[in-house]
Amino acid sequence: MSTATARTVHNEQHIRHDWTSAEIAALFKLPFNDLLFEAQSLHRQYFDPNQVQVSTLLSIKTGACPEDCAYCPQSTRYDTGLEVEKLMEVDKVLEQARAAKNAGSTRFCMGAAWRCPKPRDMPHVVAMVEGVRKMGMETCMTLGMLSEEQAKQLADAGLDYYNHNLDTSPEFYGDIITTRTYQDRLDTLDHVRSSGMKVCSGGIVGMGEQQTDRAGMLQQLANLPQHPESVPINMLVRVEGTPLAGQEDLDPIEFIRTIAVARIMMPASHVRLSAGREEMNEQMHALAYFAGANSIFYGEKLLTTPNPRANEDLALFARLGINPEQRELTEAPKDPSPHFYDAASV
Ligand code: SAM
Ligand code: DTB
Ligand code: SF4
Repeated sequence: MSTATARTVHNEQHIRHDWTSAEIAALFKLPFNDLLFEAQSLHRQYFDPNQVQVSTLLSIKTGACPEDCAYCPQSTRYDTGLEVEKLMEVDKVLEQARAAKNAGSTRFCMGAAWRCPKPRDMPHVVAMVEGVRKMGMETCMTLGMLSEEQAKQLADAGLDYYNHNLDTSPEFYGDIITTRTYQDRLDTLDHVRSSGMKVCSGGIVGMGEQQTDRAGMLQQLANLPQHPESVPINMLVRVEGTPLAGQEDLDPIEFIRTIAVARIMMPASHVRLSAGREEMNEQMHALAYFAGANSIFYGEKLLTTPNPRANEDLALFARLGINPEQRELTEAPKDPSPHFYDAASV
């Protein structure tokens, strides 16, 4: 049966903004097979289950960040041996974007280790957005907190997505970050949304939080006035020198449950299997895709830490019959991205 015929009309009742803690706790407590069945059933109503969106990530400014996020190798407060790099030149960024496009990526995400962009940084990041867009790729940035004015400037430049994570529940947040508040993060999301850009917001699991915190984070995201279009679920990458370096493993089954609950609560959003994939085997990737993950970062590096090699991802896609999602273009690109391969023919 083709996926097109298997898909049904969207049911607006699935898109809710009034999730209670008890409802979310009940989802987490479902027998695993029931949870996955429910997540996969909803997933197929909103997406082609055999398509995964792929984005490439580039660190445009690395390290020396004044914030104290306990998981982050880029904070100046922790000695992680990271080489600090100032803001990249626009041409260098565009060179990397072109390479990502030639490798088949449809979205280019640029990240900076900033608390927030300074006024003098704005013309540079605006030029990056304009340049990447001209190539016919979608653009995404994550630069820290944004004022209303900065969000507008980026939206005017044509930035498609802005990534700003809530990271965890409001209750656990203070154990992880003290230099900005949860409300600061919600304010930035509000500025991004009001500017007309698409919102990418999620968090990290495996930081020693409780299941109620994973549930609380998803509750915050789903109960926003509009669901983020993209929800990255990062598994903590434990980096030597950060306070969370010695954190215990999160049960992989619990990780898959978190993906499935995110899929059920935000059925029309892309759920991104984000950081931490280097430590996940093929079976875990396959289960995550089944649970509703339909987006990944593609390429050997995330911002500063390793990611599975592109050819490993493609080989698994081929074995699973997954195709990389093509960008839904509103206008034909002058130089269309190459298709990686057609899974149906492998
Ligand atoms: N400085 C900006 C900010 O924090 O908003 C943008 C870059 S920051 C590195 C983007 C996100 O990466 C963080 O919010 C966090 O969710 C994620 N991240 C950073 N270090 C991580 C790690 N070690 N493991 C998993 N996710 C991580
Ligand atoms: C997100 O949620 N995950 C990405 C992206 N947004 C910017 C970052 C992951 C960073 C992992 C640690 C590193 O490579 O420095
Ligand atoms: Fe800085 Fe972002 Fe890392 Fe926090 S997550 S220390 S704000 S780069």
